[in-house]
Amino acid sequence: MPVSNKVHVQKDEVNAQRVMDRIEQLATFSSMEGMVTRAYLTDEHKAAHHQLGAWMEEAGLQTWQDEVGNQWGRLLSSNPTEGTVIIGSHSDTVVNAGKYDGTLGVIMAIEALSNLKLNNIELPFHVDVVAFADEEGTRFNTTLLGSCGVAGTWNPDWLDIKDASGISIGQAMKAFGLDINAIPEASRAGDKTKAYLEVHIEQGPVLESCGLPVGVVTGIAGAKRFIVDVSGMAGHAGTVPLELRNDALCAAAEMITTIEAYAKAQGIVATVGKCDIKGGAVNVIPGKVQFSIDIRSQNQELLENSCTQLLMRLQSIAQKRQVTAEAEKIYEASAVTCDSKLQSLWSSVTEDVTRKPVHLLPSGAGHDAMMMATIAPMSMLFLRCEKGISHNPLEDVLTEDVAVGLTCLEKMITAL
Ligand code: HGY
Ligand code: MN
Ligand code: MN
Repeated sequence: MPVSNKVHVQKDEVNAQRVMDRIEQLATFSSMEGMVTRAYLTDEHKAAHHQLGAWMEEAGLQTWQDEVGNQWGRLLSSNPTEGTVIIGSHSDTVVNAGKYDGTLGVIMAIEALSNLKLNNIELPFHVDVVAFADEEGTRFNTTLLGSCGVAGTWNPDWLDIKDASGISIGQAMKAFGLDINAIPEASRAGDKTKAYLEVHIEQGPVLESCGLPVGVVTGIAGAKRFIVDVSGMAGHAGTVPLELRNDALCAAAEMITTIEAYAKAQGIVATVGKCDIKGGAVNVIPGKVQFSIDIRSQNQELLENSCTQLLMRLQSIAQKRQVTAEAEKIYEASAVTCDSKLQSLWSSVTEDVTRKPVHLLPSGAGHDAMMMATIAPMSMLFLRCEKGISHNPLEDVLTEDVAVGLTCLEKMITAL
């Protein structure tokens, strides 16, 4: 499909530098000194969205916050016969995060729309940019709450989920100034959304190994998250012989290495990212341990079977060690395929801009795009990132890659 050259693409290097400067500015909105940590419904969330809203207004966009706390900007069309295109990513972060995961896609979208506005590009659809407020689930161990609000898949039971200090999502929303009864109004499920585009760092080493600045995403891995509570018997570290113990931590340790070995054998990924000893002390045999499991695969059937198998193996370890293990599923999102027409359009755009053959690749990381795929044709463009490092303050991108990404995004919007 010929790629439109309607857009006179401004010198995107200048714009890319402004994106990088704004990334630095947004990174200062953090709850932790000296690192980037920005969670849902916090002061940092509010401050960051206030700043994003100001940049959206500077770009000439109409702005608003929706009923679950996402920040929106709209490039108005005078004749939106083809509905709306939504471009987004998330503004929240993991703990001690890099600066680019999520925020890069939001700030690049604002920059691209600013360019289109500056060049008086008239489109047959509105273009909305959205900063999703909770993709990582850092505060409430959930994920995709912002995009679930937009996709109309918000579950009212989530309002009772509590953070580490016992504050529920419902209480936090009220404190943030949101009306929990209005949450359904955030949904765009019934609207005419022509396409959802997301630009995101790859968070892996593939594009760097190919020497490419950008790549087109084919699909996003399915994921499930569990919290496992292991209960044994607390006891005196000096008096209970090992063969008489019901040590919850040793049981959890055997479970965790079993998870690792099983995932390796199945060619999937599984991670235990959190592990807490409840009431732990140097001279006490651990009685209660809680750990998390994050398990993913591009192959949904393999993911389902692996979860079933693993939960059975945890139970047999618990039985053998005479402890109990209760696994609660706290999140799941099925593997999704990116819209094929949008993939081929991104491919022709990137080949046109880079003068190199397109590289198609799957995403092992989850994204808001998984949820947006339920209400619109979805696609993603990946940007190369330094050594594939992410969820780590060492996360980094090249300004020239941001320039390439901006040019691709502007061309993609006008080619839709
Ligand atoms: O966990 C993920 O894949 C994403 O970074 N939330
Ligand atoms: Mn992330
Ligand atoms: Mn992300």
